Amino acid sequence: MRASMKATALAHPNIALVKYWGKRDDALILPHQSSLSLTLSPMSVTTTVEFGASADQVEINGHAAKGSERDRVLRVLEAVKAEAGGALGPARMVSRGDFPAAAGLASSAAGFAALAVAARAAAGLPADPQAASLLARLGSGSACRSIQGGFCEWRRGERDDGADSFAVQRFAEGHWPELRMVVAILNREEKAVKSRDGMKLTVETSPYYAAWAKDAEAEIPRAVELIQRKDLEGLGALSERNAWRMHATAFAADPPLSYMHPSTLGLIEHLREQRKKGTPVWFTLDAGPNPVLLTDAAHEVAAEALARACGAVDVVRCVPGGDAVLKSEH
Ligand code: 2P0
Repeated sequence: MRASMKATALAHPNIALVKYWGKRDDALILPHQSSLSLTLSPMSVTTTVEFGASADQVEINGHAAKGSERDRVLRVLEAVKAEAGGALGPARMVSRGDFPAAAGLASSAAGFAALAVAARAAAGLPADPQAASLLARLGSGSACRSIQGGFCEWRRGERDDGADSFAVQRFAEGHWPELRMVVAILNREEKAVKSRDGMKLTVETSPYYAAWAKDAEAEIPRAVELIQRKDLEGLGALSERNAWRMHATAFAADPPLSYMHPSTLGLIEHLREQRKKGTPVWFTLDAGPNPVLLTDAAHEVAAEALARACGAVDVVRCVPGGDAVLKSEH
């Protein structure tokens, strides 16, 4: 048996500024286009993996995981075992997020990133961000962008086996410490169509899909340049148009897919008015009704007030987050 059969890791979620929407390979989770995100602190997921258990056990936030949730975790663990080569036996995984209760934030990206880092360490594999990103991607696409901090780009890659489809860090979290993301929770209901199903429907039925994929790919170098220059206005505008275009391709699916609520549009309109009055605040929107506001440290209080004035029941203020880290090897 190896010395390190158990390890614990912590990872943060991320929010995409150029979104991932649509797979070219559903099984390997290979995207049609590259995406670019910011890792978010202070929210995190902490995951412990121990090989050599009597049977596979998957516990998430105090409950035994079932169905596809469990299968996705076991898939990642199987991939680690295959890479490690040895007989590691069944695994016990325990994962817990510190996200505010019912905040409406997806924890899967942070969860699979923490799982990938912990599982590799527990299996005796060396720390390797690229290998961890490839592994996290097998659990959930967006998770490959949570292995490292700051701004990460998930390159779509060209290969059919996915070996070149992983995230790389473009700028560390210290590059732009004044940047702020304010999550506006307008609605806590679980969405009717999960991202995985929504993007599949969009790829298969939206006549706008090819245009979306081409445009998103072209936005990446522009976003990188704006981040390099710390151009908040430029990055805000890019984030908004990319979110609109992702949602536009989903609206055009058959049957149509809308993740927005009336309150989402209300907030977006209000943002425009506030910008005209001089508040530098922009939005991005994932596959759900809750916008994430992009602003700077000097305006995060104003951004929170704006979100609450538009009906936000909860607000989470975030700063650029760091790498997924090992907490302990036992
Ligand atoms: C993103 N989203 O780039 C986009 C924007 C949602 C909207 O990645 O099927 O949970 O596990 O690869 O990563 C959500 O989809 O999907 C997502 P799978 P995932 O953040």
